[in-house]
Amino acid sequence: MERIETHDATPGVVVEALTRGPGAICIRGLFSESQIAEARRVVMAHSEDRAQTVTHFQGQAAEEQRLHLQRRVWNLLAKGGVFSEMSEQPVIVGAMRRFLGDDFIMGSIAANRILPGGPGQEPHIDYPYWDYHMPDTFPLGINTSFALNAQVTIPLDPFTAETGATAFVPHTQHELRYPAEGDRFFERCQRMTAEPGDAIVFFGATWHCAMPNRSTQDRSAVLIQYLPKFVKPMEDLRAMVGEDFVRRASPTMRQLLGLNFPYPQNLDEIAVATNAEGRKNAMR
Ligand SMILES: O=C(O)CCC(=O)C(=O)O
Repeated sequence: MERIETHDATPGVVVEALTRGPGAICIRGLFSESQIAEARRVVMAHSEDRAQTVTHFQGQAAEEQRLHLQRRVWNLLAKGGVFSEMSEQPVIVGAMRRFLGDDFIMGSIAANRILPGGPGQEPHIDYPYWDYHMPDTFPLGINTSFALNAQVTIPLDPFTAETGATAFVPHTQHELRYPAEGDRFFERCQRMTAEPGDAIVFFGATWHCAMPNRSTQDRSAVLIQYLPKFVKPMEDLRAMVGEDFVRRASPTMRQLLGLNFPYPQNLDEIAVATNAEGRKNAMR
């Protein structure tokens, strides 16, 4: 995976890596030590002795009774201001505007903590493609010529082969397919090795998965999912953050919460008759 400095991370460079390139790129040192320390403190506090939260792609670990060695912390926006800073980071926002459209939204911001000895995941692709192992449930002709997802992984601990850095198979995003047993994922994969504070940006149609943590230290990361404006978000962020958060939200945060795209609506109940859409005089 290519690693670039922040000042080289133009929208063009990032989008090229996600589309024609391998599907992933690492931007070095995008977040400060204090941001990472604060994010890590919150993630650890919320996953120390908490009952288990829902997780994904961990069927094998569930079978082996090892689910407790990986922990998810959902709804991070409501758990600390640093997560708003991360999701609104201007270099990321610039790249996402180009990749997913100016009105892109956030579908999820969560942490994935893998404890020492913790399990890896099933190789997969991300929401909304994550159940593409049932391709007949998707529109005829769907492909990756335009993106319905982008992911940003922000390591809070060193991402090494030993700690369980995410594995991915470069260039698999070009053809939309859910990886199968016969695809030899684990023989072909590379690792998203990175330092705390780096940001790994990838197209979620690229085959990937968390890997087992074979070290003696924790491996946590913040995972942000971005989507085009018309894809239903995975976490109900708008409802989860509450009214106070929305009142104080910046214009970018309002967009990330989907507030610039006001559908679905009960059009039958709208009291004032206006022209809501169209080139001319649209009054949403
Ligand atoms: O934590 C990781 O390394 C990757 C997590 C992931 O791919 C997922 O949960 O969809």
